[in-house]
Amino acid sequence: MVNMYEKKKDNGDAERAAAVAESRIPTWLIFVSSILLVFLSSLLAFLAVIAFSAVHPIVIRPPLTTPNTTSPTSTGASLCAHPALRQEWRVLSNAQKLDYITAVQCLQRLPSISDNLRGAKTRFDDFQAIHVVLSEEVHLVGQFLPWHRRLLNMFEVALREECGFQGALPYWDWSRDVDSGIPLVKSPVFDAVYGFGGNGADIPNYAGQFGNLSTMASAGWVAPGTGGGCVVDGPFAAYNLSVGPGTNTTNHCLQRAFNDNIRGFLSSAKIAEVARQTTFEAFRIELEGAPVTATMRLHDGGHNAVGGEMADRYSSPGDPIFYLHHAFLDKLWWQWVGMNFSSRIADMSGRSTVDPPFVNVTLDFGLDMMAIAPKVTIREVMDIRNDLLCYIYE
Ligand SMILES: *[C@@H]1O[C@H](CO)[C@@H](O)[C@H](O)[C@H]1NC(C)=O
Ligand SMILES: *[C@@H]1O[C@H](CO)[C@@H](O)[C@H](O)[C@H]1NC(C)=O
Ligand SMILES: *[C@@H]1O[C@H](CO)[C@@H](O)[C@H](O)[C@H]1NC(C)=O
Ligand SMILES: *[C@@H]1O[C@H](CO)[C@@H](O)[C@H](O)[C@H]1NC(C)=O
Ligand SMILES: *[C@@H]1O[C@H](CO)[C@@H](O)[C@H](O)[C@H]1NC(C)=O
Ligand SMILES: *[C@@H]1O[C@H](CO)[C@@H](O)[C@H](O)[C@H]1NC(C)=O
Ligand SMILES: [Cu+2]
Repeated sequence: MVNMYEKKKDNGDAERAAAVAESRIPTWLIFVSSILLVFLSSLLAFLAVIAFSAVHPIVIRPPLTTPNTTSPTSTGASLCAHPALRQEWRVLSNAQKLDYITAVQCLQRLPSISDNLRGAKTRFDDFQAIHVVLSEEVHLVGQFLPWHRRLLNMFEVALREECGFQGALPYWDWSRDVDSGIPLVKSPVFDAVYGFGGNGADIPNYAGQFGNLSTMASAGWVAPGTGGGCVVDGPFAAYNLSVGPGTNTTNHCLQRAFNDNIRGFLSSAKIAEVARQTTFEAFRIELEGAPVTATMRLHDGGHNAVGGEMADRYSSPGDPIFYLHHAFLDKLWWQWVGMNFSSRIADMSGRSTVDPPFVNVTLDFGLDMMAIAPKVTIREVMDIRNDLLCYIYE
């Protein structure tokens, strides 16, 4: 990986060297060579642009495939002209993978705008912090999927507007790893160079972020995985978190504890079971998982399979893989809507809070993003192709 600070330092040295050289050369020569230099560097820049576009062809957006059964007004907004194409991590080119990782690392350098919410120091921490604060309000309830859709949307916008990222948020389809029989550690998303780094360092008898999972075996839980310590390789091994673990604000490393015993919950057959549900409420519960369901499902299965910070219901966005996991869940919801678009584009339900008194969540329910973004209604995030969200999935 290229270290941006080292690059800046090299430029500084070059400038200083040029300044020293300048003082011994006649002015007319500097003038003539400056003009020549400007000409040559423009030519070089032009050639670089040509070469870049040859190597990175502009992605042609496929036509929208959602059935033509609804008018855009059904969600109260028009469709955007150029939706971003969210793709699976392993279909990205190495250059695209590095672009994404570099942009996330950029957010990890930019200062927090949330007034140090929950210990947040950087823009990356901001998103983790609102998840900590609102965790009780956005899980195991009707707004679970819409709220996380909005969180990912704001993360994607920040990558673009604050870090110059030109791509779209990628997703991680773990069923591809599970179906092909490879262990988690071999998944392309955990590559040390073109991925998010691998497992945490091995802590003997690691019992999991929330105690010993195997003690819940009667409910279908499984034995803890391996690792449990700090991630030792990849682009995020050096970034210590300020938010978490849990609701604490302790300077700590990113931890993982890969658990291959959980892979059975993440197969394409399990996805098909969830997709069979006919109401949004049933779909959301079957996708989200325990403790409403007796055993793990896609959402908690993905979190617990990675383990460590990802297994922490409050501070899980501290692991950058969180965004790829949730983008895949978001894709599954959008695909489910597409299976009966005209009715499901407006299908919203579920309790608004875990404990009574609660109301039923409707399209008018507001999604709180605290300091990060203005409140929008669930209605405004139902169609991912609208002006507010403006993306599609491959
Ligand atoms: C899709 O909708 C448009 C506008 O309502 C209509 O003109 C067009 O014929 C429809 N296409 C199909 C394939 O139904
Ligand atoms: C977890 O629980 C199981 C079953 O009760 C037990 O055999 C095992 O030693 C426990 N592991 C740890 C690390 O506590
Ligand atoms: C977080 O802090 C609470 C007390 O405020 C403590 O009980 C808990 O063990 C801490 N959790 C972690 C993971 O450090
Ligand atoms: C990062 O956190 C770990 C504990 O998780 C600690 O041992 C290490 O010293 C911290 N590194 C920095 C640079 O603060
Ligand atoms: C689509 O949903 C409507 C309303 O729930 C239902 O009447 C219809 O049978 C569904 N169509 C399909 C193909 O499932
Ligand atoms: C929420 O919806 C359920 C099922 O449709 C219904 O039984 C319940 O009375 C509703 N609760 C409120 C507070 O409206
Ligand atoms: Cu969450």
